[in-house]
Amino acid sequence: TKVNRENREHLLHENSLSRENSTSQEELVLPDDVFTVGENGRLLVAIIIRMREEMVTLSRTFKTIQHCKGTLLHVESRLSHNKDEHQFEVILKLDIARDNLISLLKLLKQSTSLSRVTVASATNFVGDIPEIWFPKHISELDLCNHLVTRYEPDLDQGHPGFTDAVYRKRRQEIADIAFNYKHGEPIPRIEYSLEDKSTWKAVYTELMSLLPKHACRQHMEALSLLEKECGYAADNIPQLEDISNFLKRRTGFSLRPAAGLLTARDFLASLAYRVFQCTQYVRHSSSPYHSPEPDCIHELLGHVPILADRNFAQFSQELGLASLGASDSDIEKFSTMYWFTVEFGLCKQNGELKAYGAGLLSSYGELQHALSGKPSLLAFDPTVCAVQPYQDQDYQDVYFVAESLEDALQKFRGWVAENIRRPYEVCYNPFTQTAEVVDSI
Ligand code: HBI
Ligand code: NLE
Ligand code: FE
Repeated sequence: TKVNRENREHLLHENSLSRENSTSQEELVLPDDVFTVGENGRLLVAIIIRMREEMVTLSRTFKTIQHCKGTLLHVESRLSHNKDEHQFEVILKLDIARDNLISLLKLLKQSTSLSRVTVASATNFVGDIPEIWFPKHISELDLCNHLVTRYEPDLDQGHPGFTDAVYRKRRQEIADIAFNYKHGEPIPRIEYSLEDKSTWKAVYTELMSLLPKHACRQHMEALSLLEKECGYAADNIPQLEDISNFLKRRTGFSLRPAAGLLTARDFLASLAYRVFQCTQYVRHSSSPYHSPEPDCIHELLGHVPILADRNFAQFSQELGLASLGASDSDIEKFSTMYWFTVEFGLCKQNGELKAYGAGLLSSYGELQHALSGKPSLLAFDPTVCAVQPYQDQDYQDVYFVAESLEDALQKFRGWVAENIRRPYEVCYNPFTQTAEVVDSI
């Protein structure tokens, strides 16, 4: 908006002033979201300060914050790569946001020996600090089943099943199983129709001829175990309960039934608990090669095999943990990250391009498209990936290629640590299956 642009110009001006006055060569670094704060809003700020003489500087920092009428909420030391330098994260509350923040930062730079001050994040709030609800125990995933109405066969005229009353009735019955499901129960088995079985068979047969050449090693290894242990075959649609038990032994992942496309927040939250929400219905028979929405062909042939890989399981859980209680704009970034990795990721193996994304591995139409040389292939870089625009109706125009799954996990971790801030830390306790909030303010 106009106001925001003016704020930004004002700040650029302030910035250049403070650079002239400052003895340090380095400049104030402020993230964009600082400028979304209204004139009279209050601000929750996390500041990272890097300093040389820690004790003296810390006490000066606190005095400066007090002088600016800020309320200190939390201080935490952090590991610094540079051993002559100490790093602290300071979280504070400020009234009358923008001007106060700028003068606080100027004062901090002038009055202390700070080698660098960075505003890590700033959240606008009125009244109490907003806390976004998230499940604190695995059983609370029973509350994380909100559907996105896009692609519902009953509501979406473009859905291939929209005019098929028999299909819609069947879908409703299967969706009800998911809505009624409670954590800890065995997942009800489905008696699939002849039509479902023939759709499964057509896709299974087609994919089995393509995957040995195009799927990553981890996917193929798990697929052969699933054939031996869980009834994966052209003539059989495997049941979620059996697969869930298989995954529990491999990586501790388990499945729970989902009624359809869930909100990103609910879907990502389940990953924090190593739970994968799985649809149980089969796509409409008129569109076997590609479905815009998840169905059990996509879940079982795309997602399940790689969830048996420990690196990939770890990546999925860390993405989930990072999403708990995150701001809407961070959820958007995690969704996009999920989209271009878990759904549509490519990686290199032995000098060849391989698919590890489930949306590719379950769609023989898109798998061939992705490797046809037509779409753009970019090197996986979380900073770029998190904000890459995409659509979910049809084949993608852009794919990201990771050096390896391990490398993708490392890069993702680095990106979360540098870019994502919450006013608390979340720690997963695998013994109790709880997400514990640490240092809540
Ligand atoms: N819901 N059931 C289900 N399956 C998914 O794969 C899925 C989802 N909701 C959102 C989503 N994936 C992603 O596009 C991200 O937004 C997390
Ligand atoms: N397009 C995929 C398929 O046809 O299997 C499903 C993608 C779900 C996000
Ligand atoms: Fe998916």
